[in-house]
Amino acid sequence: MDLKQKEDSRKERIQKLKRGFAYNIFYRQGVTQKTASLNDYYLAVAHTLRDRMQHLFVNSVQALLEKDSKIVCYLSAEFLTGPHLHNNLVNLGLYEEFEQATRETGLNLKELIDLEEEPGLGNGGLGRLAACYLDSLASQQIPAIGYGIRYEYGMFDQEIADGWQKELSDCWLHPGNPWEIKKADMACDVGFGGHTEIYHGEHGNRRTRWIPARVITGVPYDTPIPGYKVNNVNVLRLWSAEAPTSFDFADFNTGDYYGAVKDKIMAETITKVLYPNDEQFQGKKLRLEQQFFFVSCSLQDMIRIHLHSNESLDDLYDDFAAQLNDTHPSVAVPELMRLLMDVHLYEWDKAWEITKKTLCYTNHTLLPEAMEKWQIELFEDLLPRHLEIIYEINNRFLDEVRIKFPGDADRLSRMSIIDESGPRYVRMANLACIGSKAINGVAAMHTDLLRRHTLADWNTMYPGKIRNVTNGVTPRRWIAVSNPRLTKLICDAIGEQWITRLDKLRDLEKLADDTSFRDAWYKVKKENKQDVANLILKKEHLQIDPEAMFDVQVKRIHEYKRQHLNVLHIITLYNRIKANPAIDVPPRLFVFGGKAAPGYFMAKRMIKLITSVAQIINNDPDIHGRIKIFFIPNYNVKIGHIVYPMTDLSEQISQAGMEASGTGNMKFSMNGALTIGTLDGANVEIREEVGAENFFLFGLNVDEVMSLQASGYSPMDYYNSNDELKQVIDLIASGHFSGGDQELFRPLVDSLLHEDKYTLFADYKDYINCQERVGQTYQDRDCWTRMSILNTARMGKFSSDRSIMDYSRKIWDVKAFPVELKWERLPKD
Ligand code: Z2T
Repeated sequence: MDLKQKEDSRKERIQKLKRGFAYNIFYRQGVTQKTASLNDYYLAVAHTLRDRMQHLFVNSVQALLEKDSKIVCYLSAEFLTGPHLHNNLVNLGLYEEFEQATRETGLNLKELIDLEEEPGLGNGGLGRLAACYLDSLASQQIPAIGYGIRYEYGMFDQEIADGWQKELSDCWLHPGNPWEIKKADMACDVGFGGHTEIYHGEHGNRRTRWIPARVITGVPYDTPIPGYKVNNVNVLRLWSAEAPTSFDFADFNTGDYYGAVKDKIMAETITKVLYPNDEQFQGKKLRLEQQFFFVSCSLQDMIRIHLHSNESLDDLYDDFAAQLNDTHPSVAVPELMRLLMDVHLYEWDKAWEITKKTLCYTNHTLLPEAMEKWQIELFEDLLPRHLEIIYEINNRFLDEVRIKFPGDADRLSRMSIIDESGPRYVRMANLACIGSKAINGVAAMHTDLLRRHTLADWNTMYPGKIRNVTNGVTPRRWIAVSNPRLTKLICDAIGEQWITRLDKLRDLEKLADDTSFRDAWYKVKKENKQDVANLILKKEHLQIDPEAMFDVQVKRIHEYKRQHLNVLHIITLYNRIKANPAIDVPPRLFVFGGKAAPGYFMAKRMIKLITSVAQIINNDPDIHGRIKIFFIPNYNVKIGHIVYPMTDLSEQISQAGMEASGTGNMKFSMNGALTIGTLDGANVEIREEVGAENFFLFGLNVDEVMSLQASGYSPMDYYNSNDELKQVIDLIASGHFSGGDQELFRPLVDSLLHEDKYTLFADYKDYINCQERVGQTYQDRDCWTRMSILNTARMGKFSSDRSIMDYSRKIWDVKAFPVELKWERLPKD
């Protein structure tokens, strides 16, 4: 094709897009171009794009059914995908053409992109990780299905009212979801409650059947996940609960119409709303129902797909690797056993072999309060057959332990699936460890702690079973989509290979000393900051200097993440300026964002503390605007798109040993922010990669934290021996930030003074000193910019493409499977 032909076919494609918009406005939205709302236009454009990828999707599915390559099934109670339109345009290489076609239609593509309501079907890191992995699986052409729950209401929307968090329901489906397709013919039935029966099957075998008390239908909704500039399109399959279609007959016949309706509503509550607790286990029955519901649907679906091209389930594990995203889907162990034995009539040993070779388990936390353990009574009431199977798994397993470690009663009670130390519980982590072929942690340090502490018994029992796969994030969404200025600068300098081969960013290293490149780099950051400063001025009437250092901490609000340590630093600066108005404090904007679990008392107070300190400091004329504090309401994926590109300093200040990995830390650093952080989670590896000289390290390491706590940590000693710390705490306690109210922050102050579980006081001094070095470095613009370039250049390891490669080799044993286009677009347009 010569240039002219190329130009002609491009023109033709743009015309087709415009016709697509017009078609969808009229036939799908049922309005005219004149009466169409902006949302009508968003839906029309989104549908036009979805139609453009449909033939890729059909080809991908067809290719899978024909050849039997292994499929990765990622089972997760959460998928925090974020908005799809912009990402899909970038992955399909259609952004420019859509930009032009919308412009020529009199629309603004950016405005439409901003209109999309994000599917907030996750709490934070764990759900967002699942979404990054879906992007990388598709981009690396690995066949995969994401299985999860189609919550009607996702993560709550956060408002700040009078400085407090207020929760509002997230109505993400109300404007209409153009990305999903309901697959009514693939519905699965799921039982709950009831009892089990023994019967004699073929050959007089004793068999068990489960007679559930009620049945609920799971209906899948499919969202296509296109890879970056490849033909492969994977699928995110989310299950929605409905009453079985025949549910009402009995009730109708007896005339109990309202009774029937009540049953229907009961059925639908299962997928009504996401539980908004990130790392706090709540033993609620509805939550276990959600978990079992989506796991059973997903396993039934896998079995159906397998039997499509296989006679038996004997080699299910050759066709599927099912990854359990934490223990939330770990009821998959007894459910797969039940399906194999009770439904497909396998004997125990073969069923157990298939189960163990199919399932793999990822652990995401060391926090004891996050560990899932269900009261036996609750479990038995809901899943009587599964409890029987669990008892049998446990008996056989404990025999194995007895043989390997004779006479070790403590070990038996620690490793048993059943916690019998008091009221009895089913421990889901133990179940997942026993029932899977591999266990993995999410960063080197986390995996090391799993091996040495949390899962030490398992490591002794099955050496080599616990593996490490360090988390990663997708450079498509977290650079190419969210930071177009930086993307252009990097592409102009080193080409665009880095988008799928992130280690290629190393080519930027040589430009770190090039003054014109440094200026361009600085300019990108400055423009990103200016955009946000304009936004904050417009929305919050807060004046911000784009030259100020943007110092940012966005993540769930949690004591272990220590947002209040950040606050102690801010108040320290405030006190220093008040005591000595001439002091040289480089201007900083402190940004916080994050949601608190609605029932987490301390976390909600931490939000109130941040907003109250902001109120006082932002309005104190003595400060002369040198420090400003801003709490961004409703931090989510969409706001993340704005936050990472604007940041100079990334706060990763959790107590060492508490953050399993962290993934925000990676997004910041990729976008050229420098990190101030502890040796925790993936910070350790980030520092290794970018170089210690390009990372602001402070605080105790995990061994020091443990020995300090073992020797009896006394926060009061730090308070008494550090004047600045004492002043800060006393100022909060005095009511200075709470209009004289000395009660408001007492719970926070008291918990720090008398317990300080996360050792803020022990790290305070080092943190303050480190922040002072940060401030000095920032004043040397050249030096800072150079460090910033080197951070981005050395982040290759933290692409989720690398993580997926690790999983593929270390755990799943899957290979890329490029899709060739055989099925043409229909109708030919
Ligand atoms: C979560 O986001 C994480 C762990 C959980 O443990 C639960 C949730 Cl909702 C049950 C986070 C970790 O805190 C974070 O360190 C990690 O980077 C992320 O999972 C992904 O692995």
